[in-house]
Amino acid sequence: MLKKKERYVVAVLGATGAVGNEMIATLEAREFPIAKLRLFASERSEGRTLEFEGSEMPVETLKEDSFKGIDIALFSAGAERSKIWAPVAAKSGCVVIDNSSQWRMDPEVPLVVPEVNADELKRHKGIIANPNCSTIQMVVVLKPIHDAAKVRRVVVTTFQAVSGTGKKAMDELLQQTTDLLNFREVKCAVYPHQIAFNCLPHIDKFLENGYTKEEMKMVNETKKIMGDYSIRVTATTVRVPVFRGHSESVNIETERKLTANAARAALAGAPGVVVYDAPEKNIYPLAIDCAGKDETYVGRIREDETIENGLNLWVVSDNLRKGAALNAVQIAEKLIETT
Ligand code: 25A
Ligand code: L14
Repeated sequence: MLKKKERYVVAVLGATGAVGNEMIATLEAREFPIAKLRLFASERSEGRTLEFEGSEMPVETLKEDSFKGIDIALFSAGAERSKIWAPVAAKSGCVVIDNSSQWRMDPEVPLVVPEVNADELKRHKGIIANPNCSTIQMVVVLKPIHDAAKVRRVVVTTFQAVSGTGKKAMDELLQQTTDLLNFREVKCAVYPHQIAFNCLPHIDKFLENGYTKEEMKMVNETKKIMGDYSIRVTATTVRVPVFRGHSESVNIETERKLTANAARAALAGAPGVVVYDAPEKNIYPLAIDCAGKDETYVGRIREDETIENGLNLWVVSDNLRKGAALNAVQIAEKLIETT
């Protein structure tokens, strides 16, 4: 278990990936009290260095005893690696904050968004799960509405950036766009169809019930984070040709009536949320504006006129920040604050 220290030895696993890079930048920007930073990736990256606080840090490969002396490890190297290495790390006394989907629904593992359920951190046994990016930005906004009027049902459609899939997907969008503009043939490797100038109603793999795994993550993780299994959630997750920033159309049915103005007031006072909603001036959240920002932006706040107690919202956040790296670092901050 974590001991109180002045400064901590911190590791980033998957350091060369899109999320790993953002984790390093976030630790530096937020001045996390680091005694030493250790960076890990696969053999492919051995010999590479990455910059942290002005010095070049070597990228190492993992070995059985790699976690010795490490206090906190941020994992973002995919579910397979987390499955193998998180228990190894936890056993050697290191606290793992895991970005993959591997441990999220394990009842022993807290699934944490600090603005929503920081209390859950108390019961960790060495592994803490960081939720799915689309879910994080949605629950940050659902929480104040739930507190004010009790959320009963959510219908969400997402418009997700390619950076969630990693660097190779960002390269594919760029390559396809330039190829198309130069009348060249398009190649698809990361996604099953062309993503440039297109929308794919397909994120992560298809499950037996016809939904994608990404859609079911939103359903199941929302209930666990909100601590209320009576909330019904249904999702359609869509990949769009955007590099950074997920957008979501969220329809919410509540138990008690919440007017659009009351919802706006509840959201305006919520941690991590910015109300950005002045349609008469063409002001609403946009992925290109939210990229590189920490907050979750909400606009287009309207009452759903087809039901008694309903709201429609447009929610945007940077999927690599609040959706991944920032939330993980905020968990680490809470952890050392309460240790
Ligand atoms: O399984 P999941 O949970 O569904 O996650 C799948 C993927 O989603 C991303 C992440 O991709 C992950 O691999 N991801 C994870 N959590 C996320 C979240 N919360 C998330 N995305 C959004 N939100 P990624 O590309 O961002 O990061 C991959 C990182 O993992 C490192 N890695 C891989 N195997 C490892 C390992 N680290 C330690 N031990 C291992 N055994 C990986 O390092 C990367 O940092 P790397 O050295 O393999 O990659 C270095 C560069 O090479 C490129 N690359 C990747 N795969 C290939 C490749 N090049 C050629 N061939 C390949 N097959 C990468 O682009 C990277 O820049
Ligand atoms: O965190 O956008 O479960 O392709 C894995 C797939 C994050 C998004 C997760 C994508 C996701 C990712």
